[in-house]
Amino acid sequence: MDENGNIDEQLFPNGLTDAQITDMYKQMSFARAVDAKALSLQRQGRFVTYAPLLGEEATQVGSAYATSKDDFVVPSFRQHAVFLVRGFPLYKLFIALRGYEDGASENDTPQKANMTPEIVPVATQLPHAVGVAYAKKYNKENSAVVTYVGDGGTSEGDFYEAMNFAGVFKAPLVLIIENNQWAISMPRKQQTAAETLAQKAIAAGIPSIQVDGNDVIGVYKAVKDALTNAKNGPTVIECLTYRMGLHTTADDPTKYRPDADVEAWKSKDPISRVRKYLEKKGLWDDAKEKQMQDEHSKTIDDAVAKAEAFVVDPKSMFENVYSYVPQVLKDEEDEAAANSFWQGNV
Ligand SMILES: Cc1ncc(C[n+]2csc(CCOP(=O)(O)OP(=O)(O)O)c2C)c(N)n1
Ligand SMILES: [Mg+2]
Repeated sequence: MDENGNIDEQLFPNGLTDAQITDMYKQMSFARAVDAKALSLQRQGRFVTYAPLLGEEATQVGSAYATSKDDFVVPSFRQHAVFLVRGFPLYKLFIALRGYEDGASENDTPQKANMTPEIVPVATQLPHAVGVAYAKKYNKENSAVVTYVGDGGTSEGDFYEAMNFAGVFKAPLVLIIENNQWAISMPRKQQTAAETLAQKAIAAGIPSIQVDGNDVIGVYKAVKDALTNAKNGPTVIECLTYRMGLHTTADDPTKYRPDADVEAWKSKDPISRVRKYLEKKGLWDDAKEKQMQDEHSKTIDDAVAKAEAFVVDPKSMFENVYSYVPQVLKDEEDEAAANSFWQGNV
């Protein structure tokens, strides 16, 4: 789908319905509304550091939409929309954004999103992802793993090691490079001398493709095709998108990139092109837009209220790391208890 909402019929994915495209439009719009809210709450001191996804909605929603329930997803740190499409409860995401690991776990949620939590050390999730993928193959499961890494992450050793393993063992892995053109202040051109990031897969013997990461249908198709082929081995997909906002709330991109660059990407917006497509087909209008935005605001406000009502047991900071708790940690817990540390909520 191009910037004006026109479809290339020859490339159109088999069986994708207008109802599904409408649904993807709603999910992208929801992700954008959640993103704006999270940024605002961080600025009010109610959330901790946040990595905005503005501009990257099509890469995240299109790819997640192509997965099935049985697939397993290993995200990086910016893929909040992937969590939402996979059915991860929004209030849990918000609890994590308050800084509590309780939000990262899905153990007490009715719906299993089949995902690992967001992970900050760049590219370390990739060897995990290929391990899960290999386990699926070993156990003869009929599903695959989808994982994400940024353009900057493709310079890490973990990226090459994961691809090598996946290639040798033909692991059912779809590795998505979310190329948003920046790794904090490092532009894509200075990140690597490779002409494309997709071509890095060639050396590992893995088929790869570059796709317009702002075209939700293109991303959906590339990932769907890769998942269909996953029983034969891995695929690397480079999604070309753009980080419209901050790296994180600790960053000020006006210090290192010209506003004109950001302006130039506005016409490539991933959401407005789908709206144009739906409007041309008579499937969308201003009234539907307003109704959807109102529903999204209410859903988000309810999730914020639930997340902010969550009371944290400070003792939990000693849990879930070791199966056998070392003495030094026990001593620290005793010391904290002796100092009445538990009495105030943190
Ligand atoms: C191993 C490691 N090195 C450095 C950092 C600091 N850091 C956090 S995000 C980031 C840049 C990541 O860029 P990219 O992979 O393009 O992902 P994006 O932030 O654009 O989504 C860096 C260097 C880190 N978290 N982990
Ligand atoms: Mg990047």
